[in-house]
Amino acid sequence: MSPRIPLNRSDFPPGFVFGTATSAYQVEGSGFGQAGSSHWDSFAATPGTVADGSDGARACDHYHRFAGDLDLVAAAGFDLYRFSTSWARVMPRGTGAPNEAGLDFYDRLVDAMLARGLTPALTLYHWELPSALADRGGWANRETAHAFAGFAALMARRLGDRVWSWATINEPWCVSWLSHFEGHHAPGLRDIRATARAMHHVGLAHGLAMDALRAEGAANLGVVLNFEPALPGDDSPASHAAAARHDAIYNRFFVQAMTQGRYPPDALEGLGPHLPPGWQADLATISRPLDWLGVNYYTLKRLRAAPGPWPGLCAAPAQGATTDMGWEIAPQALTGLLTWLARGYTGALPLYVTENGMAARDVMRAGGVQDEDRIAYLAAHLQAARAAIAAGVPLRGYVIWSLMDNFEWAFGYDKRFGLVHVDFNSLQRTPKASYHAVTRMLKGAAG
Ligand code: IFM
Repeated sequence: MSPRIPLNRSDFPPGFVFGTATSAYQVEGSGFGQAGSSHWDSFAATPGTVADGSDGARACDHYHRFAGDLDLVAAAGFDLYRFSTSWARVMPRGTGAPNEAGLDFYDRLVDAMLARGLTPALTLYHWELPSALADRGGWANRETAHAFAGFAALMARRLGDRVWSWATINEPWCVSWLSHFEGHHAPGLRDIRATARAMHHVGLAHGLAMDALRAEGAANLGVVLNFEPALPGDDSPASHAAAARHDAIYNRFFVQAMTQGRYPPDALEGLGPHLPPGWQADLATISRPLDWLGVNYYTLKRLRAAPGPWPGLCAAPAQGATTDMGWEIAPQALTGLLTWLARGYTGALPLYVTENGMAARDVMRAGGVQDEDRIAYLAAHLQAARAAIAAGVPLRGYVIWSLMDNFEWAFGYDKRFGLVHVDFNSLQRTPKASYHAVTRMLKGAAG
């Protein structure tokens, strides 16, 4: 008998929702359904960008297999399915005429969720920027923010009658810093000026999309931010200062702009000179009122100072157990993060953990995967979420990343985050022990 998660629904407040998540490029198969090309297609087609040389053209073929995948979500007892809509699929050129096949796909997908009693939680942008917009500078170009609002309006007109919650953008830090400063994701740039502009324009796109969604009558609007609590790698003043700079860039930049209409001064030290002229005037749009905030949490980061230009920092070694991504396992930091957010930024605003989970070196044996490490990880983080609730945080739900193994961006198909194993040759789905443990938790007797 595999290990259990020693919790059930009665350990959480009434109405607390449980879900699992995927994103379009990671599961659908961008090669299907006349989708337009995106900067992830061209990034992945560039040698040396994706560890195993793979791309998302077929991915999990969720495009054709979504019914079976949603059966798995429903059979586990989840309330909610968090998914994203590919901008390139529905608007192949980023603006202008939509691809009807793409819109039909999302119609069918949402209807299939509702038919199974699943609540659709939609994220508009989870990283596949249409190539036509990338050609014009992508997120470094202000026009992209306005084009995004057009995409948001289109989706609200089409799905607004059935979608429960709307997130504008998934993980703005990844869209901007990871992709334009570290060069790790599409478009693979390493340029502080492009980074600063992308950070600002992603926030602006969020605010403009909030307006567009509201104008179309869509309700329950939010954004999904990722956080990585920053600790000094040692006790030196230089490491403390490096951790504070990382905290400003990663943890405070977007949440402060979106909830308080200002950027942290210690982030502006390095980014300010590169922001577009008149950026201050956009902060009123960037800080449009949210109905909820999504929190993606996986790990914390230890930092130390590094020579060279701002921000002059690098990662210090993890302490203790890590996941297959090399990420330190630190459930207690989730409690601290949620209380820090509620006390400093979001107050009574409902919070959701919109992603949490781990990559593990899963091995298929005798037709199953005994991923006990993932079960322990989920149990510990669910306990950490409970501790935050007990401390007064208005946490309303918890979503596991991911339903199934999928295209893990620059790591290709080698890093497995799923509750469900995917054989990337046959595309066969096999629920892992963690899927069964979560099912027992969600369907278990109260008390
Ligand atoms: O797979 C990603 C997802 O697309 C965004 N959040 C983090 C996950 C794990 O790296």
